[in-house]
Amino acid sequence: MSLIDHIAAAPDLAALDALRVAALGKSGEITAALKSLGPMTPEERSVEGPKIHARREEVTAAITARKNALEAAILDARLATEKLDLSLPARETPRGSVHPVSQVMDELTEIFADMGFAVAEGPEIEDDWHNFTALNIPETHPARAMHDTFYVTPAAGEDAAPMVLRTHTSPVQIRTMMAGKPPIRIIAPGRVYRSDSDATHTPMFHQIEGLVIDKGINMGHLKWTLLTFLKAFFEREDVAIRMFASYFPFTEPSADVQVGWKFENGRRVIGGSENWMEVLGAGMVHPRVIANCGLDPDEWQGFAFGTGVDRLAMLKYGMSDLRAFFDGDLRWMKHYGFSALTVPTLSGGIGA
Ligand code: 2NM
Repeated sequence: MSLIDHIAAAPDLAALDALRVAALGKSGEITAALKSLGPMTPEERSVEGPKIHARREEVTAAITARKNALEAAILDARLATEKLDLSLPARETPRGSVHPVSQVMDELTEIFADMGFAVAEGPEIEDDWHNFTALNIPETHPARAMHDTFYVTPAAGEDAAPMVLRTHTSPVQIRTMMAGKPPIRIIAPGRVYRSDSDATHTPMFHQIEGLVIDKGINMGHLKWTLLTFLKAFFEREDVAIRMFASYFPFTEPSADVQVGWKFENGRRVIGGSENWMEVLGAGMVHPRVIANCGLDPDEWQGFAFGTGVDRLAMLKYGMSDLRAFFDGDLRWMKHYGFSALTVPTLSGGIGA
């Protein structure tokens, strides 16, 4: 068998390396042939030199080819043993669960996405202008008083205006109106902060607000949007709402939105029109707010609404104390948490 045949038949990388050393190593056959060129006459060398070099090229190429083939075979064998069957069920049930606030946020996102709303986000540490001034909340408004708003004071010696922890998600709507041209259809879910704490108030809670800006928008569009959303969220067709005149600095007219509820098998459930409770605030965006964002209020109108995510979760899933939401008690999470493996979808049942 020739050297080339031996190389092509080398059973493994070690055998191949031994052949390489025997041919090309320090005392290898080809190295010796190359050394023999030294004492030759120039004429002999010009005949023998190319032959030896060609031989060396041939052997090197054969070794490389065999090495590649052996390595490919090793990789194939490894891939075969390390194959991962992604269709296998998990061997252990995941121990974590999805917090009701996260679940409800996902449900709301799904419902509003289906109605053509995009999700918008913004900073939780805001400046006074985005949180208050742009929203037509004057300096003297009670919402600005120290007891309600958390202020973030600049470091000593730093020449900066104090910032606030956003008291609502409305600054996200302001940023969205400033950033792009209408039509706008967004929801802004997220954390908000107010200095308030009892059984129904926590200093951090979750809000979702919605904003539509377009031409010819009216309160009818608002009422349809809210009713459609509440029916999808509470998964009942018999949801009824009624609207009362109210006041917010950033909307005109403004409305409080109440939803009907009743006792069903001894439990309070949403539906019907026997009793009423307030669930949302809403209204037509004040022309001054639209102008503050650089839009012409004669050209663009819109509605906005806002509600508490935590309270929606309590109403739908039957919790009574808001503070338990943020205690991090694993027994509470086990009881009220949701599977991490199911995602809310309209087709699959939004709260399934
Ligand atoms: C509410 C109630 C009514 C509201 C208004 C705006 C904006 F930025 F467009 F002016 N955002 N959110 C709004 C209106 C919020 O929450 C109870």
